[in-house]
Amino acid sequence: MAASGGSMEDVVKYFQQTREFVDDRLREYMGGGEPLLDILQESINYTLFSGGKRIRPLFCFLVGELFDIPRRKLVSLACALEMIHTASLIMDDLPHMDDGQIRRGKPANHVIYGQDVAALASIGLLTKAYEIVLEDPALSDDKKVRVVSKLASVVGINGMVGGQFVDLKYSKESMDFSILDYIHLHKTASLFVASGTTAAIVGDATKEQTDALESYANNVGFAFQILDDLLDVRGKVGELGKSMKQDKGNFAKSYGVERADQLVEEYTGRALESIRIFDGRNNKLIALGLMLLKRKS
Ligand code: GRG
Repeated sequence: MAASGGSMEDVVKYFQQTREFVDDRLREYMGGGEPLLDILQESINYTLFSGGKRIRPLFCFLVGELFDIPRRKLVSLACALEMIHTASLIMDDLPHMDDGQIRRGKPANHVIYGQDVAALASIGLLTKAYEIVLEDPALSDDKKVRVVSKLASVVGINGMVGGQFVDLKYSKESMDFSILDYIHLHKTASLFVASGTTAAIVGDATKEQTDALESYANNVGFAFQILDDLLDVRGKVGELGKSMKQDKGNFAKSYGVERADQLVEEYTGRALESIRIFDGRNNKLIALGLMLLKRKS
């Protein structure tokens, strides 16, 4: 892809630099704690710095570019999104949840630190996410309230928590498509949507612009999850870097691998179509959508 603002190589380099920037800021937020809490902090850092792709902060910053938001105004939000995501991974892997033993090619958090510490690491990170946004002097009180309220609703009962509940209680190998959609809309797509729409709040986006970003994120989120399921069906643990679930609802199993492949393309196409209103400024968002389409883990 050659788009305005640089070659694909430039965009990939920009993504890598943004990831490093996010890592550095996360380290600052996580630094200097009470020595009694060293093991808890180590457990948090173990998962927070274990090679995540930082897609949600990246999306947040790309939306920031659309509205010329200075980076300093999005740092706390971008890091909060990654903290929420990491908290959800730690919790998801717990034995009474999805019982994942491997995450990003390494033993899951609770395998190393125990279920008690892992549960606290997850709740601690989730709470820290709200705290850093609320304490950010770069954001007005009005923006903080709107951003944190959006984040809380995306995480809560009608968000990721609800998606996880339905997944745990109603997911089985063959299931209703509407239940499968509910799970993935709430477990996966919703945090993508929040990554774009909260940045849009900071950027004073219009309703039309916010709707376009929401549609992009929803479609990317679905493409992302279907691809995740395809990788689960096709992959080996070593390549995938996480435990594979054979007995759960899975788009690739429900629709068949060929149709699932088509759906990934279709959802990605719809995502890219949604952001045409930003033509001339959307090359990195296009690149992000295409990059996710090609991912192997
Ligand atoms: C927010 C603590 C908290 C709980 C909410 C446990 C739970 C309830 C929800 C689980 C949500 C979940 C784990 C969804 C899976 C989303 C997904 C496809 C994750 C993989 O994302 P990547 O590929 O991961 O961005 P990396 O490893 O790159 O960070």
